[in-house]
Amino acid sequence: MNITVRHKLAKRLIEAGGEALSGQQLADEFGISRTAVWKHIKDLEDQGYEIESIKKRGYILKSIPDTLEPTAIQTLLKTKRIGQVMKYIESCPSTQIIAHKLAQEGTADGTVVLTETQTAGRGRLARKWDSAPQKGIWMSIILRPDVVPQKAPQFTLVAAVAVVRAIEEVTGLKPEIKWPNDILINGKKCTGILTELQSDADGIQALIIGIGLNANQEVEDFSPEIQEIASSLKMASGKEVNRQELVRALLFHIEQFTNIYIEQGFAIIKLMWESYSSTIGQPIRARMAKETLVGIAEGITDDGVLQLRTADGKLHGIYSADIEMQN
Ligand code: BTX
Repeated sequence: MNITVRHKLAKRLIEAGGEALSGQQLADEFGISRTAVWKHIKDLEDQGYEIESIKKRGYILKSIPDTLEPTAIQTLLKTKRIGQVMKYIESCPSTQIIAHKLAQEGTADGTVVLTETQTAGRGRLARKWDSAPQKGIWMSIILRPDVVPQKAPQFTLVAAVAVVRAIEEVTGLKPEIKWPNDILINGKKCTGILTELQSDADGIQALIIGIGLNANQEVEDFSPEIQEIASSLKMASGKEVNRQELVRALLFHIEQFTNIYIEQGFAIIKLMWESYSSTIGQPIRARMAKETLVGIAEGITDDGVLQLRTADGKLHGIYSADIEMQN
């Protein structure tokens, strides 16, 4: 089956806004037979689209499935690169594992891996990532930027800014970024970002940006140990979020901000990151493996290193720490 015709058909049905489209009209538009139209309609139904077929009038779209399956996402997607290739799996251990494998096999820049649930979702430093079925966005994006491996951490910051913009746009909520890369709403974590790298002597082969975004969980959907610290967009806004719309907005903004970063450098991204940050300008306590420092978070360097000024006036570069706000 030709996937592009199916996408076009889905888009056409969505745009018809509940009006019937006849099989003949669709066949003429797409240059295929009426039987082929009917087969595509059956495929869409198999994917969970509810389509009424009325004799002599045609097909009416009644509802689209609440899944992250590519037809539903790509139909109204506004990107040029990111998400043009998509891999969807109903359940998997981790989208990062699949993305690494696809990257090694040479998949295109901008390939996206999406799933409904992860059985071994991972955070940074081998931490676990809670990925409740059909409640969130569990996604990995493969990028192949022409930059030196030292610049990889900046992509995490680019992604964080893009996630904040997407959440603002779709929900009206005002998330904040907590250094290094937690996205918080009302002080609770609603998104985590994990950037991994495949590189060799020639430079970056692939960057795998993993995004875990809590969309429609209720508190009991989180495992007990994170119920106090985690939140979802639905918990914060009181409204169910359309996950498909959110994925489209995420991919759109990630494409926009990676373009800005590659064409204009890091300065604009850094300013935006700092403006969204709940850490910068604040008194904080930074717990590191060997010491704890208290001071004012002044900003980040171009490598994403946190600049902390202690009471004795010294400026410290913090590479890895747990941050607590002091007020
Ligand atoms: P992180 O190390 O900053 O955060 C992990 C910590 O966050 C955990 O130790 C736990 O305390 C808390 N946590 C776990 N799950 C959740 C959750 N759903 N909501 C809020 N807090 C939670 C952040 O790591 C990076 C996470 C990336 C996840 C994506 S999902 C798609 C891709 N595949 C994959 O396996 N990981 C990435």
